[in-house]
Amino acid sequence: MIVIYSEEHRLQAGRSELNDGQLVPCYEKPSRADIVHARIDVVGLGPVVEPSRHGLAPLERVHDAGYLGFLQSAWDEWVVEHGAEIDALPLNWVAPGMTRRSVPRSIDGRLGFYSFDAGTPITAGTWRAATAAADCALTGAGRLREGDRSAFALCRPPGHHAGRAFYGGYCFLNNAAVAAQSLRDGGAARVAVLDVDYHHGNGTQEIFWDRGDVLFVSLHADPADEFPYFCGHADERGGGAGEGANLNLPLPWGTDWNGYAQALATAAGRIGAFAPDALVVSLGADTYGGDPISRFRLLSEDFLRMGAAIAGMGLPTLFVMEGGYAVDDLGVNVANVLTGFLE
Ligand code: SP5
Ligand code: ZN
Repeated sequence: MIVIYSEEHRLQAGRSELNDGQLVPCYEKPSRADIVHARIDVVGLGPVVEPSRHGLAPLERVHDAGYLGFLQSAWDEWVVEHGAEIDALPLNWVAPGMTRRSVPRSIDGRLGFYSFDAGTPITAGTWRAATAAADCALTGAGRLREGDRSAFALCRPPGHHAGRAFYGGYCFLNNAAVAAQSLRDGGAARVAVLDVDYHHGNGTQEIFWDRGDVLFVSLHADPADEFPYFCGHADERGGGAGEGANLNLPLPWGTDWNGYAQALATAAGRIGAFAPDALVVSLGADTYGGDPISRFRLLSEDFLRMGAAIAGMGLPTLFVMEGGYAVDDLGVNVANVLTGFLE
């Protein structure tokens, strides 16, 4: 399985995120991609290739142009305002009943305008790292278009929480959505996105909400209890032409492989009925029992089973790296999904 990886992920290295009332070291850190990259080598997956540059056009297919412009210049504007030693974090958001009439002029105002949490620092290298990650996903989509059965885009920073015009949840550009759209633009009539990250892929859901040509299916911790809290409920089924093309399978804290496998079978049934030409998997390994910010209980060997279940869907499949914060075991868990898929 071809693996697409860029060293530019290192350019996103935030210092801290707001968690439990304190600024704590970022969970989403460069060593995550390093350990996955190292394990890919050990198990002999590959070849590992650099992404090719795709530019802004494929990003503009799923993201708002004003949002992309903001992301591109936010760091420079922040530095003018506050100095370069501090990562940019938002501090103010709009609440229901407050209006959102125009994009604020102030950089602090715009950080809040375009975000939904205080866990996602913008740094000097955020734009370059995020575009390199999107290029990894696009390069992988290109391989599927050329006939590969599978590919793994080792993206960092992750993407599934990023919407058309918002960032958050450690995500800036929605790598999986960019790839799914590029598959559509390359001739796939229907594309399914299966999101197995522990957290609901609210950005992907938002991007494809009213689309009947892209099915979004997500298994995740119940948003009643878990981040991102405000979306991911079972009754969110898509709107307009996309009604019925969004399937959320929220699961309780403590879910182990038994409960997970049942939901995955439900997901597989829905994806099969949709009969897509390609599958994009938002692959987070934060469902692991050892994950420091999550509360599912999958074991390392369960990720082999997950890969096999995804292979059983019988579709050209692009895996796109999302979350997973038990760094020591992340390489094994992610590689297990990929080797389980190939076996
Ligand atoms: C890509 C991805 O996996 N993003 C996840 C972002 C989760 N950020 C919030 C983590 C909050 C963890 N602590 C919650 C403690 C509640 N007291
Ligand atoms: Zn996650």
